[in-house]
Amino acid sequence: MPVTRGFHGRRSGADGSRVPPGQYVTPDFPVLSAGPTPRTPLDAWRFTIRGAVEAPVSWSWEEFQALPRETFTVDIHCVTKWSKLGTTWSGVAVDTLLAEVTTEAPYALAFSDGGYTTNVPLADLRGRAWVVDEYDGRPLDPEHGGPARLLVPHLYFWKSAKWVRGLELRADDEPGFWERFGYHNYGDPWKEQRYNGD
Ligand SMILES: Nc1nc2c(c(=O)[nH]1)N[C@H]1C(S)=C(S)[C@@H](COP(=O)(O)O)O[C@H]1N2
Ligand SMILES: [Mo]
Repeated sequence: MPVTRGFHGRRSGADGSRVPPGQYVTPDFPVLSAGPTPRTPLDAWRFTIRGAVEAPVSWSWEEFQALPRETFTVDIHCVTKWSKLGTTWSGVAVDTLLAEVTTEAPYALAFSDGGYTTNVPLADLRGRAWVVDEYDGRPLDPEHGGPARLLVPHLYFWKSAKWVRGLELRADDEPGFWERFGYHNYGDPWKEQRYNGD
């Protein structure tokens, strides 16, 4: 695939590479799930922002579909060392959702159907994270997190919670599923923050 440097405004390493240290590029799209794929009917789906907010807010699937959408192309990096370049997604910017709450919380814990959680500083969700429901112009496959997943492409892909149902905003930083298992609390692929202590 031809690469137009800078076109996507992505980060790159000191040598100008698009591939973070220790990663290899794959054309595949592996499926990595810690449990079974949940199947929540769309009429039972809601996305909720709760916790340290003046008032919680939530959207039904229909309401979520009516929000302003963005389509964007990013590289993704899994801690198991595969990277996939130039992936195209559509969905709603987390900024669009956060605009509906008043908060001073510094942390977010994303939560999903099936019980998966992952923690991200709220600052990392502003301007560079989305709740996506389309991959490559099609509805997101259930295996890849459909109907909707979080996408935080500047952090390792475990931060991109599949089957995401909301954000709990918090005063304290609560480690999520993999973070409690010894993965790095922040997970910057460019600093190889794979495990706790990296
Ligand atoms: N709900 C949920 N989200 C998840 C996971 C999971 O097991 N459950 N795995 C994470 C990990 S480790 C990775 S690498 C990516 C994998 O996404 P993919 O299966 O679409 O490649 O999802 C992340 N989000
Ligand atoms: Mo992963």
